[in-house]
Amino acid sequence: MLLQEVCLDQWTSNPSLITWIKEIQNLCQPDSVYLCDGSFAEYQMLIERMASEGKLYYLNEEKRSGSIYFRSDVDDVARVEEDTFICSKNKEDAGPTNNWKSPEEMQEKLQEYFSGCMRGRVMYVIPFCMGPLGSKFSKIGVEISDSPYVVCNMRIMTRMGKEVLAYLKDEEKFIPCLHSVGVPLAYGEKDVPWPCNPSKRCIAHFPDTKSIFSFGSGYGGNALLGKKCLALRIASVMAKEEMWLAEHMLILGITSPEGEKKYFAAAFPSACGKTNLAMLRSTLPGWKIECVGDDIAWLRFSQEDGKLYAVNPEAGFFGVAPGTSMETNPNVMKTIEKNTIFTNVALTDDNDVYWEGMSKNPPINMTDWRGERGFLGKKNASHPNARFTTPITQCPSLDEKWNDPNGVCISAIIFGGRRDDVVPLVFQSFDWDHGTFLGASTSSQMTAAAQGELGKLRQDPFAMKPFCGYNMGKYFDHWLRMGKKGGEKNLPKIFSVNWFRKESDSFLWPGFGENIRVLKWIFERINGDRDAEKTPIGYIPKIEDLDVNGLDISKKTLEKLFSIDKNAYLIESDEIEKFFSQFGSNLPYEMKRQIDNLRIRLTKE
Ligand code: OXD
Ligand code: MN
Repeated sequence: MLLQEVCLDQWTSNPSLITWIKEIQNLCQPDSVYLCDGSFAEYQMLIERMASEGKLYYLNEEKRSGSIYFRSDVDDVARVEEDTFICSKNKEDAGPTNNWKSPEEMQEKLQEYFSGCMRGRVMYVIPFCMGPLGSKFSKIGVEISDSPYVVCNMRIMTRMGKEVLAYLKDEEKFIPCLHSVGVPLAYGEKDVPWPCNPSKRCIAHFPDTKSIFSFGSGYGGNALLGKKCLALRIASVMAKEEMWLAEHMLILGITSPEGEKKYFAAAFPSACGKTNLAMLRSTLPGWKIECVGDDIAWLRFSQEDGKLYAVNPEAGFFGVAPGTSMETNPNVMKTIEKNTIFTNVALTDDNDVYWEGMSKNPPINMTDWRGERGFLGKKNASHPNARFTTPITQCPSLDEKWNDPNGVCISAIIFGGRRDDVVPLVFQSFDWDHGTFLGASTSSQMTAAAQGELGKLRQDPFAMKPFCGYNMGKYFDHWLRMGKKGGEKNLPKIFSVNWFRKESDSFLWPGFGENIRVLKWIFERINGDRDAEKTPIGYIPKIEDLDVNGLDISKKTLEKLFSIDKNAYLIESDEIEKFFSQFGSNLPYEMKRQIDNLRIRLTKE
């Protein structure tokens, strides 16, 4: 491949960027260095090169125009939490929910790993911006990677390329992100289709210097460093220092039949339907949902009106494919019709993609995500964490303010988890501090987005357990401080939802497009149009206030959806207390007070 003949100092005048690139080149010893401009021509060139090396397949141009298909190594298919580290100076600053290694020890290991690791490869330098260009919300990062797959994905997922450098003034800081698949090539050695090095896999974050190093994995969450690593783990630390919030939240706009519009942000653990909710197609006449983002929200108080505003720092969707269909999410099915990168789905004989749950009649002949044929009836055709990477601008329900540098004003924050019992369909917190407790005490059944035991219940505060870059006890305190700063009247109202409650193994609530009914209740509640019943856990809707018009659901089922089993909640409060106890003196006193008050309400009311 021909590399562009560009002098580094013609490309950027930021002296620390120039020094860093040279340092990394010396350390990693690539064959050549390529400075990414972010153009379509560059994207095409990389794709052609990967296709010629047998690393990707072109999909059917008529059915999936401009789209490509990758398979990954079978050992490199999800985020690996056991190989993810927060390397703060003190162990206590990483907290009990993160793996910790001292910066010195980790740096020693990384220097050894990265030394010469790009031999035989091209070193790509990828400038990117998280958040709208020129917005006060936004942060600039530069990823160096030896993976062209990463370059192509970053071009979709972020504002990427030369235009970003125009916003990086000479003295301005950027967040350095270094990534390698971790497989150097000997002279003339042929590359494997999907290089990775699972035995040396390591994703290390340095909150004190605000830098990221990722070695040995090519999988999105471990390799696209703008996403979970920067926009959540490092950003959460910056947010604490700078008094804002970096959250694992979707952002949606909801418009009533009268034309009134509000924005909600909602946190759910991985693979619990955030993308589906963000792009929900309403089943209620006149109600409309528009999408600002499906995974990450950065929230700040406005200097003008004191209210909380949010931006989506990303520019694309890196969504879980299995379970996605015209029934569950028609908007995303439209979004991924073209210009999309698919990873670890199944390939049909006419070069289209397929995954479990896509249609009722799967094609008879396919090649599965491992490249094997004749799998039907035996195992999954697609990996349960198979993904699509697709530009946000292709979303038919994209909100007009998705790229607004001022963000959108948030009226409600919603916390959800995957719970087949105990937690009701929807309820409202008493106030911000109680809402913070609801976020902190969220638990959910595990999904395939991370390696671990499927279905097992785990505490996942604010859906941030895998993504908070510092001690979560301090993170709870940061939320409480944000509440004080905002003042109750300026702050969004906080709600809890659970679409997944079951009886005899069947879901009680239909979910998907019907979730608009719950969002409608929240909308009306914020407007002061709905009373609610005060219960020990929060404000529950009056059953007749939930709009179930046209829905085949019995009063008995609704009662079950809203029922509160006080004993189960008392057991829950023990679990929460046990989970909280690991934070020791870092747990804000307010969280203990919330547990005590919950127990008093459960036993006395
Ligand atoms: C994701 C995740 O990829 O949460 O968004 O795992
Ligand atoms: Mn996520």
